[in-house]
Amino acid sequence: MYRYQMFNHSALCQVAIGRAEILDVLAPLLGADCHVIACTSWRNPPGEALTPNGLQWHIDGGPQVPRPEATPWPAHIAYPVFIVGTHLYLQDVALEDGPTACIPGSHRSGRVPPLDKVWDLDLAYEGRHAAHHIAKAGDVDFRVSDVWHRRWPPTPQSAGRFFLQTNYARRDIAQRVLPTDQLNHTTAAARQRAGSDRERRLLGLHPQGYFDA
Ligand SMILES: O=C(O)CCC(=O)C(=O)O
Ligand SMILES: [Fe+2]
Repeated sequence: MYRYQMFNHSALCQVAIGRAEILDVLAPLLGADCHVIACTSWRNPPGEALTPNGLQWHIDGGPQVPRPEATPWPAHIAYPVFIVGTHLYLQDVALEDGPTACIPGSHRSGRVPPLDKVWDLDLAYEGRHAAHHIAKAGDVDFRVSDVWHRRWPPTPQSAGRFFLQTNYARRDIAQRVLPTDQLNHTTAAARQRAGSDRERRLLGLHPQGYFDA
């Protein structure tokens, strides 16, 4: 379902992810020097057989500012944003197709979604329920990495989904376009000296994670 490093495969994708309509939204949140950390095309097949429940509620990264439950964020401080994922839709997405759904405001919780409710379609945060990203081909949606989100369950009538997912991040956040065994900062000698998993991770040789190709 996934094809990684799309800007390397496609000049058109490279142009699309740099469109001013997208970057103008991102710059105030992530800085004018923000960069793409992952660029992956998704093709969900029609129907619901493969993922009848969609995906569970989760966050992609963070919470970057973790907090105990019921610790409100001070209203006078802008909420820091580190990573924003976009979907550029190549085909329409209706409710029956199993759209992306987000719980508005949940990124401000400083929490992961409650573990006993990860499949609960009624999940709410501060009284707000799922917002479904119903889209037309050509639309782009945005979500911060720490918002509670999921794929809504597709129906048997689902036409599938086809979109380009690009994750943009502050310059401080490492790119993960290529896996670390293909692109890293180590010499062969340094890798040789790194005997344990911890020593390899310390040099940046991480196992594949969510954003990583
Ligand atoms: O499939 C979706 O709509 C959600 C995708 C998602 O949560 C992700 O890529 O992290
Ligand atoms: Fe996600």
